[in-house]
Amino acid sequence: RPRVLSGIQPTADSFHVGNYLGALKQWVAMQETHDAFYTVVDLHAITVEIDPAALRHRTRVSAAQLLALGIDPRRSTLFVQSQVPAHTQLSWVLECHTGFGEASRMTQFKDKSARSGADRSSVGLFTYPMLMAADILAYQTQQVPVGEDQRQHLELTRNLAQRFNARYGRTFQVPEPYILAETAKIYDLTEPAAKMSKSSPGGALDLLAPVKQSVKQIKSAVTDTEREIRYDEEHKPGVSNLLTLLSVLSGTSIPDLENRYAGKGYGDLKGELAEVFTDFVTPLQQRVGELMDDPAELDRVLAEGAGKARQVADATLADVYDKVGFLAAG
Ligand code: AQP
Repeated sequence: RPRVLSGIQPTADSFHVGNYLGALKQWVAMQETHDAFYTVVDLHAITVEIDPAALRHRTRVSAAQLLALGIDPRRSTLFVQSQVPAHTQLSWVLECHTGFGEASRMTQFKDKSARSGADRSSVGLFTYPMLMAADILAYQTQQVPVGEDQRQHLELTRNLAQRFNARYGRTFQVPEPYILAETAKIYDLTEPAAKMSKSSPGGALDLLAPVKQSVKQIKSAVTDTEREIRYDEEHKPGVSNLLTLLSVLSGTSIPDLENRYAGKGYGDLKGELAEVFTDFVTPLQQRVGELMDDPAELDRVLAEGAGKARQVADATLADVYDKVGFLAAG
């Protein structure tokens, strides 16, 4: 079975529907066909300031959401990144093979550091893509299901794998991004030109938010001054985004939805989306609540996953250390 790895940051109290449709839905589906490794990337989360108690809670609630969404720890390896030291060890070696200019071109760093001021950004935010490359390459990963925003980091990962292989002999599998066109970028409900993001909570539809609040957000989502319900990303980004959400959450194609809503208003579309979203999150929230009631069991599942992950990642690290000329520890 082909190997798949993907990660998600525990940087919020809830994932949003963009995380789900862009990545997590594919994570669940790929368990059937792939040897899957899924990780809550807490090392990435400290690249920006985060309170320790919040990080601990968010790591657990992230894992609980993944389990509630259908990640099955008997079939997939689910673990927390900081519990597998090979990620940081490999990332140092990769950093030493990355050009400073090459790393400086990463648009996520440019965007995020522009928000807080470049001088106040951590060095970790700058080296984030090389840690992400280590996450992926440590597992000889073939496919990485992510949203469009991660495409550039995936390209860097591929370049690093190819560069390392060319210099030292075949060491890494060169991974492919797995990005589904229709859900690669879910947009903010209040600002349909921007990507839905954990850091813009007003327009992000959170999976664990009180249902009443989400219904309100959907009903006040920004649309346009026309009346027609039609998919047109360029001229009708808000309506197109709502159509995408309803299409994927209800399993109905966009042309079918356009037909069904011919002659109807935006209120009808929002009403149905609110219903479908409510039906999706209600059992999910209940399951997350149950899992969070037993944090010791959650920690046990994660520790078991980390044990399995270490076996694979340590083997890659040992090969890399040997290839670059480090002495074996014995
Ligand atoms: N709007 C989105 N549409 C589609 N996919 C998305 N992803 C994130 N936002 C969208 C995908 O979700 C996965 C996990 O992302 P992450 O943990 O790296 O979170 P992020 O990108 O930091 O999420 P945010 O919400 O965008 O947070 P901030 O505000 O910190 O930038 C990834 O596969 C990502 O592609």
